[in-house]
Amino acid sequence: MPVTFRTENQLGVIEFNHPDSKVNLLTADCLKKLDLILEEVKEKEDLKAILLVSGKKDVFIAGADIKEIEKITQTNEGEDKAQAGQKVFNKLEDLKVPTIAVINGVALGGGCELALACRYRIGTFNPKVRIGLPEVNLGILPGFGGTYRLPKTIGLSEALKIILAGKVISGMEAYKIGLLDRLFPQVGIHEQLLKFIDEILSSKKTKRNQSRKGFLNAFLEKNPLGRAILFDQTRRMVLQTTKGFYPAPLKALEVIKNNFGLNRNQALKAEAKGFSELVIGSISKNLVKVFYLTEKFKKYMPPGTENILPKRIDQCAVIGAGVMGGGIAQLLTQKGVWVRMKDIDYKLIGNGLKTAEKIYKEAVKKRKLKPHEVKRKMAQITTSIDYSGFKSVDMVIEAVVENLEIKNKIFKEFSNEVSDNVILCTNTSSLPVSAMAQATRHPANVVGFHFFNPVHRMPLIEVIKTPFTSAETLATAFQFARRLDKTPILVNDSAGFLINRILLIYINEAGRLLEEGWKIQTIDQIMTDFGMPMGPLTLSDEVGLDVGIKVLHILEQSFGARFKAAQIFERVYSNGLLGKKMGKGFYIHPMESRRSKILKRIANKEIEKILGTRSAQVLDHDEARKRMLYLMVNEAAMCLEEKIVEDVDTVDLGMIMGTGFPPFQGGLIRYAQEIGIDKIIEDLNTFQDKFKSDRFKLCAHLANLA
Ligand code: 3H9
Repeated sequence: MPVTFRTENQLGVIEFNHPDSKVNLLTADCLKKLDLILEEVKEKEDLKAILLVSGKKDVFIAGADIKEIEKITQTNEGEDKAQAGQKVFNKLEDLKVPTIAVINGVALGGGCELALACRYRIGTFNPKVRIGLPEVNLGILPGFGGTYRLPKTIGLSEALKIILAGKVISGMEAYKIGLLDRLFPQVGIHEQLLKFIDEILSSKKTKRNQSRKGFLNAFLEKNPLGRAILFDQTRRMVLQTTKGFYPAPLKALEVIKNNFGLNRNQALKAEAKGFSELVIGSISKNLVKVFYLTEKFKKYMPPGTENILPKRIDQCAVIGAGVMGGGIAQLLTQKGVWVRMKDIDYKLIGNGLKTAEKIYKEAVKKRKLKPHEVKRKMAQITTSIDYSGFKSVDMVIEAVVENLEIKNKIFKEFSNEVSDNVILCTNTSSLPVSAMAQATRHPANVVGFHFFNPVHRMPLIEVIKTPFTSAETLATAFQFARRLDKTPILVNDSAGFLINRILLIYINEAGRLLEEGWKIQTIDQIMTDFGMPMGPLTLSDEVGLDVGIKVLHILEQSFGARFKAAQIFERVYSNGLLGKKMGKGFYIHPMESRRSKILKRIANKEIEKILGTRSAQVLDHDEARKRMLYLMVNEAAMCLEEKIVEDVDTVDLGMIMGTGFPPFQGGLIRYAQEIGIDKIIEDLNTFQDKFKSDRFKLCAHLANLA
């Protein structure tokens, strides 16, 4: 039974304990059972209080069942779904006897909404307590009364912050904003609860002081002008963050705004309607798919490694103190790993340390860390210009310049300096890992461990397997990536691996469009309008044209002419316009904007000069977008055909996490499937005829993706 009722000395206990599941869910069945229990409870007059508890470790309730939500295709089904839950929660709210939700783990979505319908909410000091309404991340809004009850409980402005951002907060944060009435230690909680119930019953302490909502909240709630300002500012902020691609936060805002001051029935009706409109949309369906993808890759282990015990990594050597090396050292120390940073001179090492420190300072500015913690973390990085200290490390991560000769030499050198069972990683973004493996004494210990720039922000790591990589090495790489809070994907050793190979064919096409007469900003805007976080030419500036050109050459060597760098890239590169790091590339990056977060995008006029006169063409935005996107789809199909990755899920998740491919599109292949693979094939054939170029040549495997 997902939910049961019992009495213990005049206390009613409603316990959620979903059979055969790690989490409790408010499935349709569970809600029906809860409804019956509440009917029974209504009749019991001798109960002092009712506790709502979970029988699961670290989980109160993880919300409504996403599998049920996913199946909704009609608005009336959506409204019914929401109203079914709302009805039960109203019954809970209307009980005369005090109700107390005891939250000793995650209380998300419907789980949080259930707690809000209780008169009191008690959290514990269990660090696993996380409370919030993450519905907008699934493209929907809270449908079990969350948009109505949360603002009433914690005030409008705090509630908007949580609902519109899909924010999940800790127990302590929830207590601070009044979402929890008390926080108790886990040990002895029963006695604490009994004491609390006595206090309630003797009316000594009932609700927490509402002044905790703060003066501003109280002012806004009572003042129509203040509210209008708050709603207006919030709307603008939402539009800025979502760029208009995600309808759920806007719809939630609209519901909360229109519901202000309405009675419960009216407000819940509007909420159910808002929920139903969102839940049937393709954006919600795509975001649910992304949820499943994330869940899958949270646990995925490469075949053959499932029963292998990974090695423990406490100390790591990082070779190369460039931007990547510095970023990696920062991430490692942040996660408690000691780092030995090596480069060829102390000036370079100084730069690596500065990179790490800069990232830490940002965290201090955002109040995520205290200055003394940064000092402690930075002290976990020791430095060296030789291989001293390498004997005691558990893992080496090489992050030197992208040059195979140099990398092979370094691998050969350090493999003689480390113990036999050390994991040897390269952060190469495109070079053959197998070659580096063969340069060492222990090829089985070698694996690619490809971070994305900026290391502290990008959630993906490509774990590159060579024919020599042992199952233990692979298992350790996967587990270690997760310890760094990254999502690892398995990629077989091949030039550019998965992400850079797909990305470079796209960026290169942007170069060709530029040569054909398109403007820099227009090309970029076509792709940001599609939902990419930045356009291909802005991305090229971010990565650095020197890096891009190098990878294109490597890809051309391996895969032939379709990766031949667009002439404009070669010429811009030879003019030294490398991008952001030089202050100039396709755009001008003045020192000011290089430091600030907001990029002032002024196109670099020198590019026009380099391009010279271009023939004026009739420019078709639709065609330009398709060329850039469909080449990526075709390349992804080749990666699948060549078994570079196992399945389309790896492509979709990899593209979202590694390139920021818009999650609301569901991933590259899902997007292609939604457009229709047949249509894409037709367009690629048309482009091949029109441009007389083999770069549009179809991959035979593409048709299989339909
Ligand atoms: C909602 O509530 C809407 C309402 O407002 C009203 C609508 C009308 N549904 O991740 P784990 C599965 S929307 C279905 O490994 P963890 C999960 O897929 C919901 N399944 O554990 C996995 O399955 P499997 C709002 C769910 O400790 C298994 O449970 N809630 C759901 O690493 C174990 O999970 C959310 O968005 C669900 N709601 O993390 C919360 N939740 O074993 C989504 C979990 O087959 N969930 N499963 O792979 C999470 O964030 C994490 O799962 C959680 C646990 C933090 C709870």
